[in-house]
Amino acid sequence: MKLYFATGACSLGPHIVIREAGLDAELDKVTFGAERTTESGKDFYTINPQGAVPVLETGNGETLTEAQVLLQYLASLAPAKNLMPTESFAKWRALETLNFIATELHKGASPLLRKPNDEIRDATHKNLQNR
Ligand SMILES: N[C@@H](CCC(=O)N[C@@H](CS)C(=O)NCC(=O)O)C(=O)O
Repeated sequence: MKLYFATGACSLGPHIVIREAGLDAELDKVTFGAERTTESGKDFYTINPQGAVPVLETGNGETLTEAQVLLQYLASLAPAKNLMPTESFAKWRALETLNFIATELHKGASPLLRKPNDEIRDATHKNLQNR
């Protein structure tokens, strides 16, 4: 299993779950620049055409993207650790929280990473305060 990650990015979530679950995973750091290369020397666009982390190579020939899916997949590999509720209403509450983080917080904050003008920055802050 291998996790492609970047410093200061949302790939930190799956990285934490790998550690908490006690899973054995290789890490490959992606550097964001004009080109996206991995520490192991790959063109990251050949791994994920979107150029975004996190990406998980599962070790059984499959590749997964989308941080919240990776979190659930990784948690499912270590059920004894109880990292993700799988039964009762707690499961739906956890899914609600993961979706909120992905859509409202993560993507809600994304405009701030793109050097926004004052109008966009203020609107983004206002929206995030509500969330
Ligand atoms: N929908 C994806 C988005 C992943 C994403 O936006 N990752 C950011 C880092 S937090 C990234 O790699 N951005 C680089 C880019 O989009 O060019 C997910 O939830 O995993």
